[in-house]
Amino acid sequence: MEFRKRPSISWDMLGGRPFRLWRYKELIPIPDDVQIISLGEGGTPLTKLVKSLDQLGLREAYAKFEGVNSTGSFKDRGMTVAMTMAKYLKVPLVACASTGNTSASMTAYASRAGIKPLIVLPKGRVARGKLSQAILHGARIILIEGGFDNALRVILEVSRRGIVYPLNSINPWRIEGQKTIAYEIIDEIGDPDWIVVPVGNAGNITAIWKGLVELKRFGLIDELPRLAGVQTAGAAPLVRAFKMGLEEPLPVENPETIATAIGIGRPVHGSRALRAVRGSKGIFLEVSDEEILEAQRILARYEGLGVEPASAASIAGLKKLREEGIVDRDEKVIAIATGHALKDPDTALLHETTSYEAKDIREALTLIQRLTSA
Ligand code: AN7
Repeated sequence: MEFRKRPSISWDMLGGRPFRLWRYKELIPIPDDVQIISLGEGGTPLTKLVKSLDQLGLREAYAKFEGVNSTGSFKDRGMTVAMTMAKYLKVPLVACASTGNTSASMTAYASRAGIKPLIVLPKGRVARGKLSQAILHGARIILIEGGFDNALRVILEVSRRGIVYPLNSINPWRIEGQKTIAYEIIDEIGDPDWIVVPVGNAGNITAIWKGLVELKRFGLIDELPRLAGVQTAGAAPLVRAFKMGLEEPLPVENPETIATAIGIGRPVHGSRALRAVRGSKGIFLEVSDEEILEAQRILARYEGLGVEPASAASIAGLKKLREEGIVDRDEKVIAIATGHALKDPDTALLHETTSYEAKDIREALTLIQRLTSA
């Protein structure tokens, strides 16, 4: 297949318009006769950073803004492929454990497919935007104590017993859809020097590496970019393993971070991710909650990009990689902005602002006059 040419598949499945991600259908190993379950995912903007470059110490950097996928996160890429296969396999019930985004995505796609969704969430640790999506799309929800890792154990057990079809990233179709981020980046700007990815369960970074390796094998790129996986100080099982030269993640009990999306102590794809990052001559690093909030503010106020805390981790990581001299000023860098700011309104509201109250029009006008006459 020629990479830039659209494959000849029928576009009549989403109101007659082409699917963005599904332009790569020939590179996704699913049967030809599937009915594609899509909400128009992929084809997200690769936004060139402009006003924040000085603060980041770079000349050329981009944010791949996955927040504009249909449910507001990168999870829709894997979900469209996995739900397409769930429908093809005629499963009656799909399920996942989630820090929020996977469940928001799965419930929407389940509705589209007409399959019943069941989700297990860590109680008190899912951002409100994500929880509201699952409620809106109509899921049976189990809130469990003990964090995401406990929720996933439940899903693995009910899957093993054949009660549900799992749509966590242990499902290989999720990875097949997810890898298309790499295709889009290479398609759009050729090969970058670095791709910086926030890491929780490590499905995304593993999938991106798979996509890159495939492109190299097809002869579509010469050099493989280096991968930087970013975790938070309170949930860094892969950073710890990477530093110690281990091949398995070093589990973290009770992970705590403002970036609840990546508050994961036992990443399922941990060993694959360690191999991927080492294979790319890359690095795992951690950032603090404060650094995440600062990066979120930089993206929002200098670039107009509203991202959730886990996504800001990639920019915080990038800033640190530059400060430590690991990334060079002249290197071309992509940061994956995995989810939209609206996912976590409570964290957005923590940012400093200036607001006043007026009880009527007159008072508002007087106030504005006073504020603007200085
Ligand atoms: C915004 O939704 O794990 O390393 O259950 O929501 O592939 O896990 C979310 C993860 C990064 C980390 N950014 O991706 C879930 C879930 C955002 C996320 C990640 C997540 P992985």
